[in-house]
Amino acid sequence: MDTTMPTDIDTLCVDTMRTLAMDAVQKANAGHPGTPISMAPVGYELWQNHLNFDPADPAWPNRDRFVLSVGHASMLLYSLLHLTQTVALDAQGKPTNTPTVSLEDIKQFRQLDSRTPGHPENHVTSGVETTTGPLGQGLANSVGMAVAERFLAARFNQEGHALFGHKTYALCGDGCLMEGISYEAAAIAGHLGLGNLCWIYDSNRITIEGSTALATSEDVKARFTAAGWAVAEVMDANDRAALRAELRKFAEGAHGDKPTFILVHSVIAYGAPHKQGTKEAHGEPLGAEEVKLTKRFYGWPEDAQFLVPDGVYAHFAAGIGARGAGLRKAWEARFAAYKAAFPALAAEIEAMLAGGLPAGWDAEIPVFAPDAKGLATRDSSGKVLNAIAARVPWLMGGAADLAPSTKTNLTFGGAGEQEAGSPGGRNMHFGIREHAMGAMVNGMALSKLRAFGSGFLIFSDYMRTPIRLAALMEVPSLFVFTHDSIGVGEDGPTHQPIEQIVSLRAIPNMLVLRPADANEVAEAWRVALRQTHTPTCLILSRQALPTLDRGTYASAAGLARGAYTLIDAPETLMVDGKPAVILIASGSEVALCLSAHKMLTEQGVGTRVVSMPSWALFEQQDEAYRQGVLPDAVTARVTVEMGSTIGWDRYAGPKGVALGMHGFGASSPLKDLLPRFGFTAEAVVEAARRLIKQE
Ligand SMILES: Cc1ncc(C[n+]2csc(CCOP(=O)(O)OP(=O)(O)O)c2C)c(N)n1
Repeated sequence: MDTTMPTDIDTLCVDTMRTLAMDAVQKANAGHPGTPISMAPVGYELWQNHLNFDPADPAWPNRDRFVLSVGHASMLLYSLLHLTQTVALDAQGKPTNTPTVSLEDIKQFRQLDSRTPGHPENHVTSGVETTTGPLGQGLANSVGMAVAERFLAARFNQEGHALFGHKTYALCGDGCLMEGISYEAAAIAGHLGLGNLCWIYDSNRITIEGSTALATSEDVKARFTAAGWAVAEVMDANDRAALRAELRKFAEGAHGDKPTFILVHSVIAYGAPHKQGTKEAHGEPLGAEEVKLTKRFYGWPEDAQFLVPDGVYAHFAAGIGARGAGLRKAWEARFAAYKAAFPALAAEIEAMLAGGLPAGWDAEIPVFAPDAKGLATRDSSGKVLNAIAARVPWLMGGAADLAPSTKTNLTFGGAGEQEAGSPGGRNMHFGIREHAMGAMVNGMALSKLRAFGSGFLIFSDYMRTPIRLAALMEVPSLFVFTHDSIGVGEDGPTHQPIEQIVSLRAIPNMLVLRPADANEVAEAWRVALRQTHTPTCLILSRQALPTLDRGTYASAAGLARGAYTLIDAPETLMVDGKPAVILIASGSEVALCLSAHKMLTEQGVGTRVVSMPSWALFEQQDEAYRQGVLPDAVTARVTVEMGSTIGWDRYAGPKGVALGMHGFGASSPLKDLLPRFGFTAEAVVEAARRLIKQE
């Protein structure tokens, strides 16, 4: 080791983190060196001396959570995962003997197939709690995680058996705090009294365009005080003792039920002689020469790269490693005792952690009797959700102030409200905060709850980013969207979704289900709950839809295959065993197609109706099944959905027609909107007949 190097082991560890970050970014010739460099002492202090995390088992259930909301500062997290020698988990979530981030991975920062992508991705790198990069998301994820911790404690902890009691930390920057989602998340965290939550704010007053003075002059401390947080300030990010004191206060519960906000002043890229404090240090490599000069400033060997000096791994192992292992083992012993004393509850916990469901979870899902008048799919959804939630104790969620409309209230005995004084409540009141709701649901899902958030489909736009991230993260978040078309009626174009369904379908790994009647709703919930790595958007109607007679029509179990033949042409009207025309629809338009089917049959046209609640599930079926439902030979096809027609042409085919919406709708009773926009059985019949004539 070079004799000029820091002799104090803590500084040595911090400088190892700083130099790994600058070397990785330099080698990749891309990335964000400034914040990992300046926040190294903060990351080090938190992980080494406070975070209850076991590098040997990064999925230990009662670990503290660390969320890097400043996702671009990914090298901070990667160096911590590397230096703590955190292990990778296997596909079953069990610890392996291989590191989650090796030194080689750090050398491969931002390269194809490395464990060190540009921004942390939870499904790629064990030990990364959540995928961050879109600023502010991590903050709202952390609120969801803190809610989940309190919920689990309320549900499972027993006298003398405290299984859950961990903290959630998030590191944010100027960007996260400028994002609106941080206001939503902070407000609800303060309201709920999340004393288990701590945000550390890196106030370096630099963003991409320059000084934060360009765009903000807010009193951030006053803002958090107003939201009911305990606010602390550390004047220099390098002052680990000052930070330690604040972190101790938080961990010891000095702020009671108030979440903790620690503002830390820092200089971005601290120690880089020409780049520190500049916007360039935010998102550009320092440059080879500046890297050398910065290393010289730390007393580091200037030409050494990716250097981990002797003693660094051992020091982390003796700190966070030993503490985490001790806590994890003690917890496992506690869990064993718990299991002996409360076997049923322990079984629930094990099922929950494995992404499973309790035996008989779907036993009370109702079967809906045929009913021409029927009920809205949001109403049948409310009944199904309640039947499931009564049997899945870790299913919880709510709405952004629309539960009476989205029918997501859990009404069974003991469901309870999620509030400051009732952390075990199953009904979450997110407030009118769709964006935070989406990200909180993801945070809860990452904590193994089956969490749902609901609202009007039109407002899914407000929560687009967390919906997308749920799919990217491979978590089975549940999003319930009602008022799914111009069927909204009088509220008009501001509330009538048009392009929303197709835009949700466009998200990879997103299960979009638009059931046609109450029994398809039951199947949709069944399919959604079975997901372990895929989120679901349930798309439901405001208006009543007939409950189909499954004696006449095919079983609603067909929903699981994405599309199925609901009713075919009578044998007498088949030509070469095929119908003349296929009508394909989802949700509320299926009933319309059944009316058209009746008329066409009376007119002697062999007609098949296909209910298509999910494109994605249909695409997963084998060719034979798909051909069975939509044979190439039948080219006269009409698709009907009261939304954008984009994408339906795939199923209509080159000779078919897609009926849908081409504008924004209008404010009026639905009965007048339907003929105006062409959603009548007559219009479907006419379209079908036109196609047949053309053939
Ligand atoms: C939602 C969102 N908008 C924009 C960006 C692009 N972006 C990445 S970092 C950044 C500036 C962040 O500044 P700050 O939080 O102060 O980070 P620091 O400069 O301290 O690293 C921006 C605008 C983003 N990642 N997410």
